[in-house]
Amino acid sequence: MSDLSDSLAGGASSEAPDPAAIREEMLSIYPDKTKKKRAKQLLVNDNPEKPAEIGANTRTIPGIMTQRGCTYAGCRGVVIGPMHDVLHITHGPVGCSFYSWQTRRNLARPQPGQINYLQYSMTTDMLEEEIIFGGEKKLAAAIREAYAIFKPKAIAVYATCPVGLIGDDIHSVCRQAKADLGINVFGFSCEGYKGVSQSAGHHIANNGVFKHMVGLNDVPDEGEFRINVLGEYNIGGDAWEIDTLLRKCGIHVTATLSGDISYEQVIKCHTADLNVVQCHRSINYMAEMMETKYGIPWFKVNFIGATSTAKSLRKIAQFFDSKKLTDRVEEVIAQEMAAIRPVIEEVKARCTGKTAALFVGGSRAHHYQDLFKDIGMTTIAAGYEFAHRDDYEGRDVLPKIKVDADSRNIEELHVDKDPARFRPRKTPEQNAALAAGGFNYRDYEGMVRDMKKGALIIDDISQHEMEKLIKLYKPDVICSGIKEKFSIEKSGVPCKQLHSYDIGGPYAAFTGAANFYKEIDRMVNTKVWQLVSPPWKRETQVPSRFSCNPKAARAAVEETKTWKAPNRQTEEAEA
Ligand code: CFM
Repeated sequence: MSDLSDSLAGGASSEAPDPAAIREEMLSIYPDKTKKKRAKQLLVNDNPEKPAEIGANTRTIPGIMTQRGCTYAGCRGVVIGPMHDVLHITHGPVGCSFYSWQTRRNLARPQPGQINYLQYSMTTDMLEEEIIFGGEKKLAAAIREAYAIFKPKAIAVYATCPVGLIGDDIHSVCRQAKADLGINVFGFSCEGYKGVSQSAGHHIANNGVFKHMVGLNDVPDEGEFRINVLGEYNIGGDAWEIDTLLRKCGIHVTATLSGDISYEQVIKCHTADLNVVQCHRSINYMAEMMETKYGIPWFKVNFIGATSTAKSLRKIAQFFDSKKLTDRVEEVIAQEMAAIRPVIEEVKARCTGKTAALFVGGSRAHHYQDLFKDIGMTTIAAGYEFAHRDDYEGRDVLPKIKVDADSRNIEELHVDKDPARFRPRKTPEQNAALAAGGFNYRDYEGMVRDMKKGALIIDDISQHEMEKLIKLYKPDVICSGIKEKFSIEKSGVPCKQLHSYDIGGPYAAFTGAANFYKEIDRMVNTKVWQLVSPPWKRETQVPSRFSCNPKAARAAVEETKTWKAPNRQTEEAEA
């Protein structure tokens, strides 16, 4: 597939949709103020090499149906939640804890003797009384009770919205409990409203893990080539695939932050010699802080897709500069590629020319494009829910990102070199030699550079824009989340959930990639979707043009008065 137009029109470029016109149509429904804001978040990729500035990490306009989650979700659910023997207590009404209970498929397989607390949902269950008179006593009692039953090594406490509103001081309760119980107890002020999305929760979580856990045990693991994999959460078993692959190459993983990880692994992760970063969005803060304090360098990898996995392994080998490791890595890549090549060829024959659109989180909308590329599919539109400009445009824009009131709300830790434990992993000469060989640290070029000219880039996509996208582009598959899945499928397009993977996975490393290719092949080549008639193809519809524009809203209300329910039987008979 040489360019986007070919792929969109199945070779007949004259029929290719015009992305600029589609963008205009998506925006046309909005009132002026909303349109102005959405226009900055909805771009056509006119020049992939020089990405345009995108309006990312800003507040969602009230009334727009968005995919986003809250700060509590990003902290408790995403970054720290997968630590399976840390006991997690949600301080808040029962719903926050209940609805974050095992909804993310961050799997864990604890060692014998370790308890998997991820199976439990622990909460202080704040009621009206605590909202009025304060919940600190109830929190202190909950920590004592949890300790008495489970005797964990560490307890983490998470604040929900009402805790911030009434001003409970969870940190002093935690400090007191730590002194009384003699275990590590710490809190996170990750109230849901703290930021514009779950991204704020990632930052708060990184700060807390760095302050309260990293660096508590200086005894390194045995094994050569010790690394941490940062930003890998073991959804559907991905971290296990990556770990197995790295082990085959002779690379030792001290800690995967945070996928199937124990407290003991977190507290000694500063003893590793390299951090490789899978999800830049959720954990770049940790990578930076560990480099400043302990001297551990980091770079970005991607273990999603066969080609990118091979590239990532080679970069790790290049960093360690050992012939033994390089030879072993090449041997493993050759074996894995030999095994996966027939799968790629078979699937590619059926998938080449098909199109995908991805709207997920803060990194997968980019990473999974590599899997589609491997099997000849083109990504015609993509966007993140909550990523920042650097995830779209590359880290070189970092100095230009304006810090607004919402970002200022999140603490930036001041980190210094640890006088005793800072240890540069490479000499200046070694770094110079690496640089001469084209090696980059701290690099992330972002999603836009990897996308075709003419693709649509949509930040924090709305339900309305998604519907337009389906109607005008009819992609062969959309990767998204549970909130959009069924409305997408009702429009006749298969939806692969890329947060939880539905019931599928793993998709990481070579073996995982093969799973993904086969699943996408099944999804885009089944005939079942042709039987679905999307809402806009039916004659009568529920009017859905409610708007902030009073005139349009009045017209829509008038329309409801004359609306009649569609007669499905007649429609089906006619079809
Ligand atoms: Fe990173 Fe994630 Fe993602 Fe993320 Fe997430 Fe997730 Fe995600 Mo759902 S940490 S940014 S906050 S890769 S839970 S494992 S799938 S939105 S794209």
